[in-house]
Amino acid sequence: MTTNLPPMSGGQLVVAALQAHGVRMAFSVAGESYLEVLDALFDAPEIRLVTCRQEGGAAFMAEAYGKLTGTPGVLLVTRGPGACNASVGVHTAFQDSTPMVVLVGQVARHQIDREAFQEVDFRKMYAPLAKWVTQIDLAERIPELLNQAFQVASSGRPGPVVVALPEDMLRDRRAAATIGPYRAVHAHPGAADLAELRRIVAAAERPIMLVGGGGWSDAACADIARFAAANDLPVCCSFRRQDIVDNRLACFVGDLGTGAAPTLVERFKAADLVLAVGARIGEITSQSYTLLGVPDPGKVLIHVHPAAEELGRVFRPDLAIQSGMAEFAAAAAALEPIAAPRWQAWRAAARAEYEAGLAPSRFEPAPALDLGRIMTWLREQLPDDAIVTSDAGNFSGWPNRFLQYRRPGRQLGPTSGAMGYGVPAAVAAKLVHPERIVVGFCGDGGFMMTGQEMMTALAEGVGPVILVFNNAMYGTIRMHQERRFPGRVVGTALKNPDFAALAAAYGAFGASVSRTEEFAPAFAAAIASRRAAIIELRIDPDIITTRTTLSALRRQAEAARAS
Ligand SMILES: Cc1ncc(C[n+]2csc(CCOP(=O)(O)OP(=O)(O)O)c2C)c(N)n1
Ligand SMILES: [Mg+2]
Repeated sequence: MTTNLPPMSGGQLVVAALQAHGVRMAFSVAGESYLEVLDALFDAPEIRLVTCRQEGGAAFMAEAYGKLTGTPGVLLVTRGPGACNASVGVHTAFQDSTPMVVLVGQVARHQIDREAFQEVDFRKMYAPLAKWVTQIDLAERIPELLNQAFQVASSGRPGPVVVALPEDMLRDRRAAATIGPYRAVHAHPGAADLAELRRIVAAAERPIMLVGGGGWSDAACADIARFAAANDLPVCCSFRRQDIVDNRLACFVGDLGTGAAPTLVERFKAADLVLAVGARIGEITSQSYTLLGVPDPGKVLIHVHPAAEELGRVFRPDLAIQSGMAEFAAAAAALEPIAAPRWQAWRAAARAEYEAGLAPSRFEPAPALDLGRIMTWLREQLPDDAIVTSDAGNFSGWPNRFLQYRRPGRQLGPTSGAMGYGVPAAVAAKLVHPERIVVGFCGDGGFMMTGQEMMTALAEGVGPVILVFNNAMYGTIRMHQERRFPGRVVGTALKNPDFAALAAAYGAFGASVSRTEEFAPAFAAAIASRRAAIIELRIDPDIITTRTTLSALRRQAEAARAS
């Protein structure tokens, strides 16, 4: 019913739609292409508009918001340059199955296809990066298309939706009824599927469950842990999804990330049944498609995923169940447990291997800054609801291997492997949960990609603690160099600023530690400062993973060449 409604500008209709869909926070870098939306936000103080310093940082914040809350993160950016900067966060939301709605200013409708100032065809540009891309050419269709945008972003396999807003359309005044809130739609597992699942699991000798993907509520996590415990199933998780099942539970046996424990990899290969729930079983998790045969997995595979398109992709499952995570987990928890499962020793051995892996490896000579001991200290100190964010790089092996995750605490990391994620994600997490401790893990490389968003944290008055693992290099790539081209170091050495002084320049707490015993007091002081904080860890650059050194890799590669 549009009769008797007062006409509103397109900008006002956009903001009315955000209100109708319950949006409480949005991340932006301003642009003249969407002034009408900004102006309408002036009259909507209940939507917290976070002004960021670069669209890549803003997009990572919106992605982290979506990952953390399970509701679409909202991003506002301007035409070509803004959209190009934002693309890294949109790609991350796509690969990470994170709900996100991106509003992009666009050139005026009558200028389209002239290559007007900053013009980009967003349908083409974002085609492989977003779940859906649209452009709103008629202001009266704003309620309809934004409802669809929120609906698509959050339903099935969640993902980013990009909505282009021509600037003259935003100025048009139209009467249109707002509509909302959106209702995310998720499939439920059928009774026959569940009975079949139970029958297959009961017939297994060495089952393993793999949890991953997006869309896990705290309740779904609790339900899936109950199902695992009731059936004594060992549970591993996919890359950077370590917070789905409480790592302290006897069923948890480790993560299949970039630094997966060799014992877990072997055990997974030895399993006769894989019950994959939510995980796509992507390249990293499948250890470059070596854990299962392609397309015949070579063992029984039950695959549960929210998107029909992912089932039967790469691997052909014996049983495929399309379901949302909460819907599947609740149904699985309600299944009658399998009586006296015969894999108790198998599960206990997997758990023992995981626990043994929590003991840090020894390095000779012992480093002055012992990251194993520091991670152990953090594991014991961090409260249950702490949020850990991670950038991409080899340093992330330390928190991945040695911290223990659980709900309501969270692990927010880019399964896309996008550098620059750690700081913006920590800022967003602290904005959502100002009362919780948020620790961001970054390398010196990744920190310098989006570290300017520390200023956003200061401006918004929130205090994440950022740990910068400084090895003065793009260490991950240097590791690959030493393996393939030993001794030929090129393009991977870095010169860095004085990170503690940089923190001070931002008005943040800053400290630099080079000895193990300096870490705990620095961390306590960072928390006590109640400000955004940067702690630089001057790490031994030779220690390139939690298990090995650059010199060892170089020696091995040279020996392999000589033989
Ligand atoms: C945006 C982006 N650019 C480049 C890469 C390729 N890459 C992966 S890890 C890495 C180096 C990371 O360096 P740093 O943050 O210092 O962490 P380190 O590996 O040294 O621990 C690079 C360049 C990437 N993943 N993402
Ligand atoms: Mg580095």
